[in-house]
Amino acid sequence: MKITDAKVMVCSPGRNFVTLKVYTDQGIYGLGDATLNGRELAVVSYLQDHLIPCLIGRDPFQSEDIWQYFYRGAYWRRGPVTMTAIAAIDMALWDIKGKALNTPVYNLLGGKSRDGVLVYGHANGRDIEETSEEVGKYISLGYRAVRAQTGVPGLQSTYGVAKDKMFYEPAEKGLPPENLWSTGKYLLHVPKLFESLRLKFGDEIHLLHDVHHRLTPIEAARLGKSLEPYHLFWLEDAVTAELQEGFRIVRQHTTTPLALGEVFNSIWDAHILITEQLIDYIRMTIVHSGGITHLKKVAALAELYHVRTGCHGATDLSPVSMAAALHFDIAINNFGIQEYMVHTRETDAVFPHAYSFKEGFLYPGDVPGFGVDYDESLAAKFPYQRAYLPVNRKEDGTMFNW
Ligand code: KDG
Ligand code: MG
Repeated sequence: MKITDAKVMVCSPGRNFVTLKVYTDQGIYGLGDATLNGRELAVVSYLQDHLIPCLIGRDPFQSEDIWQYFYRGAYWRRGPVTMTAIAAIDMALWDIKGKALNTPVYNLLGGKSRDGVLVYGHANGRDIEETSEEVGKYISLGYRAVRAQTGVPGLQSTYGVAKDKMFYEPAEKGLPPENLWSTGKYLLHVPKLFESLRLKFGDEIHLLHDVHHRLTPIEAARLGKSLEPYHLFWLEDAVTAELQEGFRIVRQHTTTPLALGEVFNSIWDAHILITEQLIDYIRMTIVHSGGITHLKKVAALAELYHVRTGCHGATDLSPVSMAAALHFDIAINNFGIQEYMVHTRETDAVFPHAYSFKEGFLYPGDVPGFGVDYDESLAAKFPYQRAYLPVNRKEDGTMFNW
């Protein structure tokens, strides 16, 4: 089998998505997600101008060699743009292989290790009461795990608190919006949220929380310690992890499980975190971390160190990414949990897919490949619109992490 062509398509059914379609001489095509929120067109150019010309004529079954060709062959390795572009190609190749062999991709990854994939949804509100109502809604929809975020008194906007609850979308058209941040106010408020949620919903429901990279290690240690009585499933992205060693400080002070890595793009962002057992869940995902070929190696290393997976699954990851993640999640042994934010109706219409939700679990479906398609004529009705994630400043105006 030979790759004959590949094209990159950009659409915006409510938000921007970049999709790669790889064609073969046997009439089979594969899809890959290449969406990098707020930097979409950089990946489009990387694929169109630099990778696709080297892809034509290759055998799509040689996904390992093609991955190495684009990774080692670039000289300039790693980085989110490079690794997202490589991931899109890698996904498309696994999709082609599944279709050509007439089997779901999970069968090429070792087969099913479980029946369904445990997922968590996103509850958020302007205050504790509203967040608590939202958690209740997720529980009544059948979710067994819920991430809870709440507005902080004295701050106008807080990460994770959405205008449209079910379809949380932080990227906005126009120039980046500016948010305001106070670590002191946040640290005082969050334990009250989880105290109230445990009182109302009991001990069984899994609760998660995302700090979104806003604390120093010792502040994260304080938060983790103060949340221990509420036994979170995980505390996510407590500190930016450019300095992986910083997590030694967090780890020695708290037993709250730690999750990290949605912005990582290669194993070299996480090797110390994993091999020193400084985290419990690795959040790297297919689309931003070099595809299935790289992520299965990350998961294999993590398995040796008692680290489980918890793939990123926000709305800026297209249904192609979600499907790829589900095939991966269901196959590996050290799966932990999968993030699941529902896409809008328009997005689901552009990307018809075989995966489905039932009673707190997602099921990838039994269709050959990933079981996702792309409706090109519908997608053409939603042209690209430049959009940015917010930026964040401290109360005195200092630029901070969003
Ligand atoms: O593009 C950025 C979003 O995917 C991110 O802000 C969402 O932190 C996030 C999460 O945990 O889903
Ligand atoms: Mg996050």
